[in-house]
Parts: sequence; structure tokens; C-alpha cells
Amino acid sequence: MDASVDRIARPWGGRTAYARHEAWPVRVDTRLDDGVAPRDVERWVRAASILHSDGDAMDIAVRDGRMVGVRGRAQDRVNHGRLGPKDLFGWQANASADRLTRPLVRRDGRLVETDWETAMDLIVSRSRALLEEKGPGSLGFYTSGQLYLEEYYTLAVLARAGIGTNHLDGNTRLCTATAGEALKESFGSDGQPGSYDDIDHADTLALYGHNLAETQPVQWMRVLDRLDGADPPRLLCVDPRPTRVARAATVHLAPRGGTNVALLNALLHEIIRTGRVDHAYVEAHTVGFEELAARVEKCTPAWAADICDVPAARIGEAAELLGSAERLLSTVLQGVYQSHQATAAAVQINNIHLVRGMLGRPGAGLLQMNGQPTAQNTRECGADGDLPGFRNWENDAHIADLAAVWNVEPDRIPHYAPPTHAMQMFRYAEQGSIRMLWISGTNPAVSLPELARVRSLLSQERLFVVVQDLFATETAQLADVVLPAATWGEKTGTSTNADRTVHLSEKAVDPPGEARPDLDIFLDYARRMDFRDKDGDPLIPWHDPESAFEAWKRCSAGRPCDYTGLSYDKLRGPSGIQWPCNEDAPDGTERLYTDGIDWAHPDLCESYGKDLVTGASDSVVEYRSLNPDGKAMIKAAEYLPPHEQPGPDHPFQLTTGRTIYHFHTRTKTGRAPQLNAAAPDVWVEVSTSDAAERDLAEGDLVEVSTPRGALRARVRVTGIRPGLLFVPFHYGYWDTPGGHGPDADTPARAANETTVTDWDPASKQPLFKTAAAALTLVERGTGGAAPAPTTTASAPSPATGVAVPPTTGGPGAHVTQSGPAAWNDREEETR
Ligand SMILES: Nc1nc2c(c(=O)[nH]1)N[C@H]1C(S)=C(S)[C@@H](COP(=O)(O)OP(=O)(O)OC[C@H]3O[C@@H](n4cnc5c(=O)[nH]c(N)nc54)[C@H](O)[C@@H]3O)O[C@H]1N2
Ligand SMILES: Nc1nc2c(c(=O)[nH]1)N[C@H]1C(S)=C(S)[C@@H](COP(=O)(O)OP(=O)(O)OC[C@H]3O[C@@H](n4cnc5c(=O)[nH]c(N)nc54)[C@H](O)[C@@H]3O)O[C@H]1N2
Ligand SMILES: [Mo]
Repeated sequence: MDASVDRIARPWGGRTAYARHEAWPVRVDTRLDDGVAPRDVERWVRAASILHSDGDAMDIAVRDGRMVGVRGRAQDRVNHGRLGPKDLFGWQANASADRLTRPLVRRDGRLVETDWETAMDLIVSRSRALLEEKGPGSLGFYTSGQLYLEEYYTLAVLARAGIGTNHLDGNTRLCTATAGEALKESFGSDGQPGSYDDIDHADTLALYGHNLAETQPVQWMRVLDRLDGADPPRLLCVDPRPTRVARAATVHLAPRGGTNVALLNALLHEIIRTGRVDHAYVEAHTVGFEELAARVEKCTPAWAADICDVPAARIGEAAELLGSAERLLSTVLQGVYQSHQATAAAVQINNIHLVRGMLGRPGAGLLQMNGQPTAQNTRECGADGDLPGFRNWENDAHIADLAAVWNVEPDRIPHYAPPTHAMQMFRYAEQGSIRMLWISGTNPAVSLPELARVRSLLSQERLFVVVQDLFATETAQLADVVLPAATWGEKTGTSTNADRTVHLSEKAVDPPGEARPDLDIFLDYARRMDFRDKDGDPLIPWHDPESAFEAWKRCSAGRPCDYTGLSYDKLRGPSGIQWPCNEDAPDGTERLYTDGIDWAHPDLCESYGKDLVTGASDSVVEYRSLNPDGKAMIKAAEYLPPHEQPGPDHPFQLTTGRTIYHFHTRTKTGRAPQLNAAAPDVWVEVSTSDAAERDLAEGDLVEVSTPRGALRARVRVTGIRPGLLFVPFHYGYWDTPGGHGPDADTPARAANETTVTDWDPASKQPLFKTAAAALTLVERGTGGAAPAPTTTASAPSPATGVAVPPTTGGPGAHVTQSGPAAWNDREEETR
């Protein structure tokens, strides 16, 4: 039976309950343009979503050379046919009239249209001049977590072995650097241990700083379906906001911002104290337990209760859930990775799994999540601060191996220091040692911390900025050359989601105007630069997505992320295959570490590790003595208070993040009418008690300020923890009168006007979740509600008694849903 549902008002659709250990039922979500019926669709083209890390498989409906809709793929292992609101509506932005269709170059201070020849010539001549005058270190590349594997790999080869620069990183630094680092610290190498299928088997789910309901709505549907079925899992949520996850939780802890390590140390203390350690597992597969036991010995729930402002009894209940679990699945995301002591905290969650032996079995899994759709590929291809194939930059054998794959001398690949991290690259650009910065698929003028500084450093005369994007973003407007890119649906490539599932997305329609796939742009640049290998042959001999994929397979051979068993043809078969996929595992690999730890041996590991608190690197000698046999490493960390604490001038804590309806800087979702209507402008979440104390009400206009800057937003009074403010970071300036930044006509509204330039010592991930802020009234509301959704964590607190109109998407928001469409209270409870 098909049902039609407003999927803006009901983002998760109807329930298909299932029991533990059963297969998650299929439900196919389809949205077609108004007036288009399924029989009107000429072709369905295979793709996977690129608006989160879930990797939801979907087919694109094409008619008359245009996209007219999308449909979830029933057979896919990830989504079993379901799609989230952004998947259902976001694709409409592709056809937006303001897409970039021609290259732009800056002349007399203004960006003007030009042809590809002129634009590429300019980039190539600047690159050559800089190489000659200042050397490879004067060029930097800042890329994305939203391109395809083939594009990152090509960029990594051209930057590392072509130019020979160490300055290549992704916006994944802002996103999943901590996931990668935490996996390296505990397991010696990146590589996600768990699988989404663990949701089907777990008896306990623990979500740390992860608003799964809004940021991976399809896996949240899976959790909701299990909660409605037989033998439902117990749920632990650690988040200071009343997210949907928090509301469905068995135990919800809402700690003070930046205190994750204190809380986790107390949870570990309790697990050890109550005798829940799997000593056989610890003995067989780990090193470092004694140090952990000593470190957390004094970290009682009462101790943590003071620091975290969470009742000690509640911490005890949470520890009891974790300690009594027989199959525990944990997920971790930005409430940990972008908060204070990010890596130290993420590693303590690994430690819970190691001491409890909760790895490598169905339901016993760990997901150090990704956020962006292809962040995993950025990391494995070495387009961020890693080397391709998770090779270790400090291990000469790994460099020699990579050099052999590329047929270059090893000294051609910079490995004198760790690959430069993004925050450092922007510092180099500010100071003038980087003179050309090529930015692809990211919008740092909205997404980096401390925007006034970012705008000013990108505007410097001496810095040559290339921006490759779909739209004239805030960043593009500061560029010297803008290259119009083709995107999802207009180009072919592979992407790997957070649970190592590889999907192929194929070209469905032509890109607008002269826009070109990112791969073609990088290949064109490499050809013009005439990069050669050591035999004088082209360094990059591949010429299209499939040949790039084949080249990557050779680079991945024998590494943890082994793709050698995959091919485009195979990816057109059963939908979604998890790496490693090779001769030994031709159908892919559901879980890592089913039989001990594979990649932590000193000769194999990706990193020799760091001190979690200071970030100081360990040497190979230290690593060999700590972990000669390549076991998992249990690393302890002491809690330290956040650097920026509330005080008299800035009495609040400020955190930032997401809502279900928007993706990042809204370049796509802001151009999809249903999504934009659901959350049209910025707001600030204030607790009921803080609002009462300061005489603030729903809809009041306030200023949120920190030592860096300020923004203006309307108040939404919610059940957020008292003392904490939350601002969504989606709202920049492209759709304001100013166009690119705050000015006389455009009040500041981007969250990152206020965030701090500070990062985790180990992962170098910036701190978007911990700052101190002040709140002042600018203007009383006129009775209208804040422009914030009511279906989500930002739902108004019932305690205020203020009537706020519910979020709906109107007629265009209806989606068909095949299969049973049961509704339950959990769904309706929000208003
Ligand atoms: N709708 C939507 N989905 C997305 C995206 C999007 O933009 N929109 N982006 C994708 C990307 S790239 C990413 S990285 C993911 C991010 O996905 P999430 O990490 O789930 O999203 P956030 O809203 O950034 O942060 C999650 C939660 O962290 C909590 N938090 C803040 N500070 C702390 C703290 O100190 N401790 C703890 N325990 N929690 C804290 C916040 O209250 C928030 O609810 O989402 C992906 N999916
Ligand atoms: N305050 C605060 N700041 C944050 C965060 C937070 O929680 N709080 N989260 C951080 C995180 S986790 C992330 S991931 C970042 C995201 O930050 P950004 O990466 O800056 O955000 P996006 O809006 O996704 O930018 C992607 C850009 O790429 C373009 N694009 C899309 N597809 C393609 C393509 O195929 N090719 C090309 N060339 N361009 C394309 C889009 O139009 C867009 O301009 O923000 C970070 N910043
Ligand atoms: Mo992210």
C-alpha cells in the first residue's frame, strides 16, 4: 500500500517495526516533481545521497534530460529504500537558475565571465611562477568531503607528487579528523570497525554528541523501527540538547559543554568498579588497561557530577546500561569531535568497547561517525592530512611503497613533517608563505571559525585564490578565479559512507552551461602542468572516472581500505559493498576486527600515535615498546577544563550545529523551497530558565556575542540545558542583501562570526562546540515565532505555553511511501 506523507512535517515517515535480529523491512520513499507520474519517468539512474554520511542509495528520475525526482533503492544494504528530507528535496538545487555556468576571473577588482582556456591558463601560469620563485610550499589545496573518490585521489597525486606540496587538506579537518585520529590512536589505523547492521542486533545503543535523528535520519528510522518492535534496544544519549534521540532515550545525560572526558572517565570507572571488564578480551587483544584503570580510579560519578553538572545517580544508570549490555553499539559525532578534548574523549569511547570486548560481533560495534558523504574517501585517498591508503608518513617503507605505485622517487613525496592541517594552511596563507590556495567543494567563508579573520585573509592581494564550486558562494566572491563545477547527478564517481559502504553514482543529466566535473578540472590542470613520473611518462595517465578508480585500486592494494575486489561493473550489481573487498573477501567485509586487531603492528600502522592531552607525537621506538605485537591500545586521558569558560562578561556557553532541513552553508538546501521554508533563517536556542531570568520570549531579537564577534538571531525557548545557547551554523550571506558578509544592510548572522580559532591538540579539529558568549536583547518580538523548526531538537519548550505554528512543507512536500505506514506516539509527541 502506498501512502502520501508531508515529509517536512514528518521527517521520518511511517514506522515499519521489526524485532531484534530480524531484517529491517523495506520501505521505498519516492518524490517526483508535481505533475510527474512514475510512468512519465524515462530513466532511473543509480546514485547515492551526498547530503550526509549515511550513503542512502537512491535512483534519480530523468525525463527530457532533466532530473524530475528521486527514489530510495529497496535492495540497498544501507537504507532499504528510505530517504531523508534532504535527499527527497535537496536535488532541486541542481537546476537552480543561479548555478555557475562559466569560469570567472577577477579584473579590476570585479569577477567577470571568461572561457576555460583563459581561466586555466591563469592558474597554470601562477602555479609555475610560484613553483619557480617560492617552491612547492607556496601552493596549498583545500578540498572537501563531498567530491568523489576518483577526484580526491587525482588531487592527492597531483598535489603530493606533481606539485610536491605538503599543504593539502580537506574540510574533513572540521568534520571527521577526530574520527580518523581516534581510530588511529586505538587501532593503529583508520577504518570503521562497525556496521549499520549492528543496529539490528544491538541490545544497547549509546549515542555520544550525535543527533542521529536529524543528521542521519534514515538510520534514525531504523532505530525507531527497532524501538517499536520486539526486544527493543535500550538507548543512552549524551547531548546537552533535547534532541529526538534524547527524548527516546532510556537514559539521557545532558552534560555541561566540553566535559565529555570527565563523564567518560566516570563511566569507565563504574564499568571497572562493577566488574564488567572482559578480562579475556583485554588480555588477548589490548595493551594499556592498567594505565586506564589507574587513571579513572578516582573518577567517581560524584566527582564527574560536579564537573558535568549531571546527577551522579544518572551517571550510574548510564554506566549500568553500558556495563550490562551484551551487544553494545556506540556512535560518536560532533558533540565529541568539535568539543573540548575531542580525541581524548573519542578514544575513551573506544576504550569502553575494548574493556567490554564489544567489537567484531553482530550488534557489538563502534561507529566513529563521519559527517560528510565522502569524508571517508578524502581520508583514504590522502586528500587530507593522511597519505593514500592509510600509509604512515613516518614509515620509510610506506613512502617507498607509495612511490612505487606512482613511479616516482620517494623524496618526491613530501614526508619531512606531518601533512599540513587546514587550520595551519590558513595561517600560512595569512602570514604569506602560502601564495596560492585552491579551494574545491567547500565554503570556508562560512564554515571556518572566526569569519572576520577568514574573510580578511582570503581577500589579501598577495594570495591567489581559486574556488571551484556550483554557486557564487561567500568564498567564491573573494576568489581570483572561480571554476564552475558539475555535481552529483551530473558526473560519475564512487563514494564511501561512514560504515565503509561503497556506492557508484552515475551521471544522469548534463551539467549546466560550461560547468565541468571536478575530475575533469583536476586532470586538465595536471595535463597542462605536464607532471611526469620518473620515466618521463605522464604522472597521471588516467582520463575518466573508471580509469581513475582502477588506478586507486592499485594504490589501495594490501592496505586496510583494499578496493581491489571492486569494479564499476560490480558496483552496478548488489547495492552497496563494504571495503575491504579483495580476493579474500570478494563480497566485502561487514565488520573489522572480528578476530583481533589487524593493522596496529608497528610495520603496518598508519600512525605511531600521539599524547591525547598535549598532541605530542610518539616515536616509532615508543610505539614498538608499547605495542610490539600490534594489539589495540587502551589510552587513558585526564580531564582538563575547556579553555574558554563562562565569566561575568560572557556568562553563557555557546554551541553550534545542525537542523534536519539544512545542509551546511545551505548552498543546496537553501535553494530547495520546501527545505528552506522549514527553516528560513537563523535562531538561537535558549533554555526556559535562562529566558525567564532575562525576561526573553519566543521571537525576541537578540545579539549573541563572544570575544571574536557577534550575530543577531531570534530566540527560540527550548529544553536545552540551562546556561547553554545553541545557534545553527547554516546561515551565511549569499541570500542576504550584502551577499558575502555582514555590512550596513546585512546584520551578522553566521554562527562562525563568534567561534574561536582553537583546535584539538591531537586531531587538529577546530572547536565549534565550546565557547563563552553573552546574550543581549536587541528588539522585542512582534508576537511571531522564531524561524526554527518545531519537529526537531529546536522544538519549543511546552513550559513556555507559547503557541508556535508547526513546521510543514505544504503541498509540494508530499512524498510517497510504499509499504506499511504505521504512525505512533513517538512520531506525534513533538508538538
Ligand atoms: N540535516 C543535516 N544532516 C547532516 C549535516 C547537515 O548539515 N544537516 N551535515 C553532515 C555532517 S558533515 C556532519 S559532520 C554531521 C554532524 O552530525 P551531528 O554531530 O549529529 O550534528 P551537530 O548538530 O553538529 O552536533 C550534534 C550534537 O552535539 C551536541 N553537543 C554540543 N556540544 C556538546 C558537548 O560538549 N558534548 C556532547 N556530548 N554533545 C554536545 C549538540 O547539542 C548537538 O545536538 O551531520 C551530517 N548530516
Ligand atoms: N560553527 C560551526 N561550524 C562548522 C560546523 C559546526 O558544527 N559548527 N561543522 C563543520 C563541519 S562538520 C563541516 S563538514 C563543515 C562544512 O562546511 P563547508 O564544506 O564549507 O559547507 P558546504 O556548504 O557543504 O560547502 C560545500 C561547497 O561545495 C559546493 N559543492 C557541492 N557539491 C560540489 C561538487 O560536486 N563540486 C564542487 N566543486 N563543489 C561542490 C557547495 O555549493 C558548497 O559551496 O562546516 C564546519 N563548520
Ligand atoms: Mo562534517
